[in-house]
Amino acid sequence: MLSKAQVEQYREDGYVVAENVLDRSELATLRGKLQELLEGARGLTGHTEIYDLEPFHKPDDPRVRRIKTPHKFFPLFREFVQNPKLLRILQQLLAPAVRLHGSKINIKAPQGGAAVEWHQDWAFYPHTNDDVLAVGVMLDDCMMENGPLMILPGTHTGPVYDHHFEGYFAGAMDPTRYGLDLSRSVALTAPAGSMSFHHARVLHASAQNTSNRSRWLLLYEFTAADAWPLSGVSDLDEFNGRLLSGEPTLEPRLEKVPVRLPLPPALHQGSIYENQRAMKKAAVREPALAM
Ligand SMILES: O=C(O)CCC(=O)C(=O)O
Repeated sequence: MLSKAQVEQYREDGYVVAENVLDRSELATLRGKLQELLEGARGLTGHTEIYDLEPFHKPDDPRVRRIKTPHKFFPLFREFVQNPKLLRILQQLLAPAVRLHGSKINIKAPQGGAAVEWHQDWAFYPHTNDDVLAVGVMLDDCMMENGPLMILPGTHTGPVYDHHFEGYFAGAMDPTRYGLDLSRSVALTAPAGSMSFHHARVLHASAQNTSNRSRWLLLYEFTAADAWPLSGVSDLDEFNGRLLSGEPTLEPRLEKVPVRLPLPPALHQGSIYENQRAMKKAAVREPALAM
């Protein structure tokens, strides 16, 4: 469970880190499965529905940037969301009734794993209310040099920024356009087995991995069960099948939240890395300041 002060920090700053949530064996199981998946990229000549590859990937020298929606393909990553320690924290931050929205594993290989530009997850998947967050399960130690998640605290109560470029959704915003003070950003550094929780509206990014160690981050997105995606629900059984606790409802909770739809869709589809290729100017070059 999070302490009262940690819950307050999440409400105030839009993020919180819970250190050492997983025990050694839980961590080893997740890492072992990921290692196996990374080896499965050998021989691939392009992105698949599971693998997003670095531009310099080669079939005989595989470089994976992301495993897409692992909960859909691998039972271990679907079962993990029932972890009672995780569920208790989600209920503290969201609501008694919680739904899984999505998942991904972002992999930063040593010496050059990709940067992610500043963005709000909310720009990708606005809902009827903003009891929506992402969890970063740290499968490696996340330190300044291996490209930790960086957050601009308090931005979860501000506007939804323009994530379009030349008329198309691009999955990134330009912080200089809004005069945002990035020196206030905070790096979410913690040992492997820790988890970060960030609000869907908080601005965040991460720099390249300049170290000799990998940075594996398993990300899940969760919502309160009464937060419905504004993109609609095409399969009600599948939607309700992602409820982790509580009862299904046909009555979304509508809150006055700022929304900007991710339309027309990104020119480069497939992952945030692909979407952000449309941005000509990179804002994330250097690791931000430590907490
Ligand atoms: O992997 C990271 O450091 C950033 C992840 C992120 O913000 C995303 O995938 O939306």
